[in-house]
Amino acid sequence: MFEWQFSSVARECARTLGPAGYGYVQVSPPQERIQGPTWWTAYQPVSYKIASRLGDRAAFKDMVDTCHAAGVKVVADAVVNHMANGSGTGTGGSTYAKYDYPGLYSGADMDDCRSTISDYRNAWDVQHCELVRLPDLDTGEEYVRGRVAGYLDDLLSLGVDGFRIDAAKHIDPADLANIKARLTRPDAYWKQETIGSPGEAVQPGQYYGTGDVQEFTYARDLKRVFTSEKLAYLKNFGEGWGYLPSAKAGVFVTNHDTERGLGGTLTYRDGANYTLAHVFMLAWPYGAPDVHSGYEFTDQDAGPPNDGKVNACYGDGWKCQHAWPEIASMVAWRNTAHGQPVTDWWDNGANAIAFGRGDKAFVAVNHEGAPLTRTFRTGLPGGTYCDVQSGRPVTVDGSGQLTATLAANTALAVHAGARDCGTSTAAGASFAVRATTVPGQDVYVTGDRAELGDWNPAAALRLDPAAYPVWKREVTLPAGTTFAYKYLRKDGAGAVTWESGANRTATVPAGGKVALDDAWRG
Ligand code: ARE
Repeated sequence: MFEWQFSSVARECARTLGPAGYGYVQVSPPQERIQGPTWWTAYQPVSYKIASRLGDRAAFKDMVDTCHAAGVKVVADAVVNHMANGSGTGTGGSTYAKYDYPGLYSGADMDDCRSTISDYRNAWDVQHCELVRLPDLDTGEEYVRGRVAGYLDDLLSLGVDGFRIDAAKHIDPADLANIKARLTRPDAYWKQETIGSPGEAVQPGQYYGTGDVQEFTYARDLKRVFTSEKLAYLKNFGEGWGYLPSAKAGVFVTNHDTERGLGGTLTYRDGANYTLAHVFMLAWPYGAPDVHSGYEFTDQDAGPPNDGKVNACYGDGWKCQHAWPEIASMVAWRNTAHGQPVTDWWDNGANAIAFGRGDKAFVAVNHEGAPLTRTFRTGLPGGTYCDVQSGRPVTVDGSGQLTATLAANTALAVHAGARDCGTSTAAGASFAVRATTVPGQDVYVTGDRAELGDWNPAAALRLDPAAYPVWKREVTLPAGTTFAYKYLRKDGAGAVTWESGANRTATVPAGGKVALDDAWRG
C-alpha cells in the first residue's frame, strides 16, 4: 500500500485485505523522513522515530493491531542502508545535516567512501559508496549494526511481522546476517531488494542466507510476454527461465520504482495486459507475489493524494489495485490452490492458455483479440462453481470438463473455495459501456442512488477495464428500483469529464440484474 497513511491501511485491512485472504500488507517506510511533497522523501531517513505524513507511532501500532485482527500480517519497508542527504528539519522535528543525525549517527558511522556509486561491477563500490548521493551507513561497524537492529526491534515490538530491506544490494550480506541475528525475532520475514542485473558484482543469490530476494527479471519478462510475445511461452515460467529458486523469490507485476522511472514492467496504464498479468501471477506457483497498490500520476516524483489519506478507493487518484475484482478474487484462488502442482496445461500456441492446480483450482486466460469458446479439461470434481473473474456460475461435468466462452482479454477462474456466486446473483445492475480512453483515464458510473455515489464524481464507481474498450461493473440494488445514471471519465489528475446528453434510466427486475449495454456519448 504505497504511501498510504497507516489509518487508511488499517481500515483497508478490515474492509478488503482480510476478507480477500491477503497474507500481509506492506507499508511505506515509517521512520522520520526529510520534508517535501515527493514520495521519495520516504527513502531519506532523518531518525528512527515513527513520524511522517503516514502517521505517528500510535497510528502505526493501531494499524498493526487492526490488520492482525483481520488476519493480515504487516511488513514494513526498512531503509537502513543510508540516511538523508541535505540538511534541515525532518518530519518528526529532528534537525539533521548530511553525515550528522544528532543522537543517532555522526560522520564516523558513515562509510569511508563519500562519492556516488559509479561502478556496479565492483562490489566494494556498490556497498561502501553512496547510492544516489545518500550517505552510506557503515554497517560493518558494531555501533551501526546495533542501532539498525534496535530500529527493526522497535518495529517488531509494535507487532510487525517482517521487513522489505530497501537497497539490500548496497549492504554486505555478512552485515545483514549480523544485524538479523541480533533481532528479538531473528526469524522475522525478510524480503530483500537486490535487483539482479547481468554483469554486476553483487547478485541476488548472495542474500539467500537472510531471507527472500525480489526477482526483478520476473516482472520484466512478464511485461515482454504480455506486450509482444505469446502467453504460450509461460508454460515453464519460473526456475525454467533461470530465475531464483521459487522458495526464495519475491515477485510482482510492478513496484513503486518500476512503474515510474526505473521502467521495464507493466503499469496501471497498460489495461488488460496489466490486469491479466496479475491473474497469471497469482495463479502460477512461483515465488511469493506482491500486488502493488498505488496512485495515478503524471509527474513521476508526485507524492500521494491527500498526503496519503485514502477517503475512498478509486477516488482522488487512488487506484486500489488490491481491490480490483479480477485481482482480489485470485488471492483466495491462490490460497485454495496452495501446494498443488500445475496440471492440465493447455495453450493455443499463441495468447490463450489454461491450467489447473490439481483438484483444487482452474484458470483460463484469453489474451487474444477475439472470444474463445472451448471445452477445457480440469482436475475439478464435477458440479457448479463460481467463475470468480466474472461472478457468473459455470459447470464442471462428471469427467472434469468445463465448457465456456471467454471474451477477448478476459480470464475465467474457478476454485474449490467458491462453489456459488453468492451476492453476484443478487438483484442489481450489470453496467457495461464501450468507451475508449487515453492512458491514465478511467471510466466511472454514478447516479441518483447512494449505491451509485449520489451523483458525486468523487464517490462514483470505477468500472473494470479487463474487457477494454468495454468497461464493466456489477452493482447490487434493490429489486424493482428505477434509477438514473451516467458515465464519466477521470484522468490521472482527477479531472472529470461527463458523457453528454440526458441522464440514462433503468429498472432492476424482480429477480437478477438489469444488463446494461451502453456506448459512451461523446
Ligand atoms: C533522490 C533524488 C536523487 C538524489 C537523492 C539524494 O531523486 O536525485 O541524488 O534523492 O538527494 C528513491 C528514489 C530516488 C531518490 C531516493 C531518496 O528512487 O530517486 O533519490 O529515493 O529520496 C538502484 C538500487 C535500488 C534502488 C534503485 C532506485 O540498487 O536499491 O536504484 N531502489 C530503492 C528504492 C527506491 C529508493 C532507494 C532504493 C533509495 O526502491 O525507491 O530511491 O532508498 C540497475 C541496477 C540497480 C539500480 C538500478 C537503478 O538496474 O542493477 O541496482 O537500482 O539500475 O539505478
